[in-house]
Amino acid sequence: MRPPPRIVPYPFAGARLPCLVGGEFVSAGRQFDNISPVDGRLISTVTEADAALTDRAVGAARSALRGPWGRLSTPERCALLRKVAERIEARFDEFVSAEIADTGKTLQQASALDIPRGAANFRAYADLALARASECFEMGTPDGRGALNYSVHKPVGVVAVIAPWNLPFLLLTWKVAPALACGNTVVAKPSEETPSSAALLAEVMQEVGLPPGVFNLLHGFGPGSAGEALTRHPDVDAIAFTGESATGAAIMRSAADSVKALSFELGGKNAALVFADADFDAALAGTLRSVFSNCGQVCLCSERVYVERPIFERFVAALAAGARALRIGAPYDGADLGPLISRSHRDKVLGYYRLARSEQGEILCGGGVPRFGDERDGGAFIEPTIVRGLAEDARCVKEEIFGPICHVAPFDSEEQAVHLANDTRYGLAAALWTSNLQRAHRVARQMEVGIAWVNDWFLRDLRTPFGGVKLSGIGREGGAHSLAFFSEPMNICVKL
Ligand code: NAD
Ligand code: 6OH
Repeated sequence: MRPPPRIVPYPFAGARLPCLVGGEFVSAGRQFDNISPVDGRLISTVTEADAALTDRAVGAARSALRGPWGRLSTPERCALLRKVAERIEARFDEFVSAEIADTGKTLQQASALDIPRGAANFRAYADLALARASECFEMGTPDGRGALNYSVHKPVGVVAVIAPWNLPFLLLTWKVAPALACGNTVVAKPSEETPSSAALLAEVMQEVGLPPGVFNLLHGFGPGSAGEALTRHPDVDAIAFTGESATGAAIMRSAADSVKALSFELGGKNAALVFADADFDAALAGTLRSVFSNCGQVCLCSERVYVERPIFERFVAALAAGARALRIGAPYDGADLGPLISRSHRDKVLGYYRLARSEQGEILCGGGVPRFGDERDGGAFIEPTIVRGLAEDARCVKEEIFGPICHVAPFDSEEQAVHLANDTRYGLAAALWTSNLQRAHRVARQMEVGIAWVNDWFLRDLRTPFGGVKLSGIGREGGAHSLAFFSEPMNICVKL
């Protein structure tokens, strides 16, 4: 067990965060503000990469493929990745502080989930890359001497990694680690809302002696900024992106001209199905977690909770009581829920709270903004909210909201539950709560999603496939799936 984190000051207080290009920190040019969602204060400024700096980063990444990095063996590369994990752990408290400063998430979550997972991602992919086997097929030939086919895995080349703001470090490293393990070079762009943990990662990459240009970091926005410049760049070979489905569509258009390989983890409108035979308390605690974790800002969060009729009223009453009991507060307050990422995201979520009312929903709890009477009123806090009574085609039931809100509705049969859960354009995750193992398997198999949990939520084994169907993405990450995306397999046929 790790000791509780020491609370250290935000490492970039009053500073300007640089980009990292070709092994050099660059802080010339335009900058933008990094605002705390806890109190609305300016916490740092950030160097915005323009098209010229993006081009330099891609050029540096291309050259680095031909340098010492390209000549390292897999064990040598993996040893470097392990050092990255060790340095993240050595600077753990700074990473926690940086992640919290950008997002306002709770100390508990940042120190138990976000930052440990960053280090774990580097270790996991070092292990997986080392353990990867090649295919080999012996074949017959007319002369009877035969031939041997074997595959080698080459890097794809220059990889763009574009990450969102909700689990910034976890999701950035979830792509950077396998990309590097496979021998690629990386140009990473974190969300404009969350530059700080990525800036620390750039420092760590320098500390472990990664050759210049192997890991480049660009800060900036999407359209008209570093994100678009990177995804349009003709010399980027592949893009690994996590974010909104609409952004995925825009990136696909940008990437089309140079026919880049794409891995997309996109939005969700995930269902939880609670059967009457479920362990009531476990289902209740799990559903509270799956709806409200990270203030509802996890792509896997349940925004639609369907409960079997015999326990519906009791479950909904308990869920609303649980939501009312959640403490909202600043990261170090010991609260359960921090703020949303920004005021503008809060405006969007509040828009759905209003819409739920106008769509004839009944707000069972929450529905507004908490008042603290202190500097937190300058932040982006919002109340956890539960709605019932919406029609299944209401926008609040159909569209991803990405805040601490769910709609609850009853179901009367297994078939109806399956139909309701699948009646969406998204297909990321589902959570099933039942004590009947046959049913669990039968229903899970019918879920049109990439990930289903039975009697839990967000329980992760990094070797398993992770991703979504329909609007929720293209491809899978995790284990061998990430290694496959970040590698070009090549067959060598030797006539014997
Ligand atoms: P977003 O799509 O707004 O931004 C994600 C990243 O893309 C940011 O770095 C942003 O700067 C960049 N970007 C935006 N427009 C771009 C463009 N035109 N070209 C290139 N880059 C561009 O997403 P967000 O608001 O940061 O994150 C929330 C969304 O992410 C939600 O929809 C959520 O469901 C999704 N998400 C999905 C997963 C998953 O694994 N499926 C995980 C986390 C978040
Ligand atoms: C989305 O917000 C959460 C994604 C989680 C992962 O990609 C993971 O690997 O756990």
